[in-house]
Amino acid sequence: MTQATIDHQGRALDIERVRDDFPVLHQEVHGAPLVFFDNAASSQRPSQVIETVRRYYERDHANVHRGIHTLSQRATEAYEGAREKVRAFINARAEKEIVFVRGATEAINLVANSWGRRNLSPGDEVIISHMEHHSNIVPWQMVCQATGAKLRVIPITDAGELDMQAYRRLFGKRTRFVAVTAVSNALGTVTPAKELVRIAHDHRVPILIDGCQAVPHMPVDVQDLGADFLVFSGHKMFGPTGIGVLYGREDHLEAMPPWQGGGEMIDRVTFEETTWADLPNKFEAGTPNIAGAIGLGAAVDYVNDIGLDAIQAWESGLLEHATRHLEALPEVRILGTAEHKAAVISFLVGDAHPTDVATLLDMKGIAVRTGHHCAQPVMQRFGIPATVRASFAFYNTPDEIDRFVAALKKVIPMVC
Ligand code: C6P
Repeated sequence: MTQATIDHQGRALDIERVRDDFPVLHQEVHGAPLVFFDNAASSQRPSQVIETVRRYYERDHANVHRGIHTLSQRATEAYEGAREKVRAFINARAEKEIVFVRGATEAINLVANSWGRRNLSPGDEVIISHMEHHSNIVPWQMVCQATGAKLRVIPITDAGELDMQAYRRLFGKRTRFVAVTAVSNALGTVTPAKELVRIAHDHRVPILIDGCQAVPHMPVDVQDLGADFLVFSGHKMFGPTGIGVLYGREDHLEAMPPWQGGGEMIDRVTFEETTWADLPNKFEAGTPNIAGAIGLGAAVDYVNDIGLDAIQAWESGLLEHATRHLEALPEVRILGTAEHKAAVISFLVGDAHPTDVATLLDMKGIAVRTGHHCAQPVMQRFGIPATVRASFAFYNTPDEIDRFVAALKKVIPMVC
């Protein structure tokens, strides 16, 4: 892997051009050039996304689906155009299968509340895994409390992989739903999502895949994956905050009741009765995040332009480079050593508190996350309260990793 380009199936990632697209990367923090390795929490936006949102506000903003005037029509066209871009991006069959929400968290809450409250009864079971983000635990826990259903948890191995034998054994007569992540945000593990779906469907159980850490980094085709639901957030895929996507298979979404009531999600309202709008509006109550959706559409265009194959190849090069250098440091212990990993490295430095390590790295311009990463059960599994986490995007470089490792070598004697 060279600093300038990478070739993958004939496509090249021109790293200098890519970095020029991200204004935020070109700054100093505490007198050092910024190295942004907190992409799993939220990634950065290219000028193309920023400009699209700015142009929308400068020229086209009005409410959508409500006005016959020109600006409302322009806004509606751009908003629905973004839905089509997202549909094509994940290869959903129809635009009505794409529901715009605030983010992955809201998407999971929507499914848990709408599908869960309608379909779960006392004694029913919902399977999740030990490596889920709180967003894919707590909504299920809440709906289980409300309905009398129970959570069953797929254990994980010391390497941070799902125990697939245990997963198979968890299915029983009362299993009603499965919700599992495609990539662990805390460990970087890429789970065998297609296999998880196949096994769930063998038992005639619907499955939701949390694609938050997958969709921005690797090709995801919902028809090939076969999942009933897929969720992801715009802000992790170089789009705005406050926008995310729930993909749901049409037959499921048709059968599900609305979650929130209000404008736009209705067909006819009287004081006696209300009937619902068609999909996807049934699930989009109130004025949506119009600029967010349009910005997400621009992010989809941007990612398509670079190519997810090239992005994945570049990021796996970064992961391999960083892992090799961190493994060479005796004080560093990496958590999450799965065979298939996304570009996320969680680690500890001796007995040092992760916050101390991250604070000292920040003083050298390097942004990493510390804490439990909203995945406390993962921390409990490994008997630790927190880790330092470096997570990469396609605009990061091997040179930045070298600077990170050099900085860490200076930090180690200060904390160990
Ligand atoms: N993980 C992280 O630093 P929202 O907040 O709704 O955009 O995404 C929630 C979410 C759901 N699933 C996974 C796998 C995630 O990683 C996240 C967000 C961030 O790891 C913020 S806690």
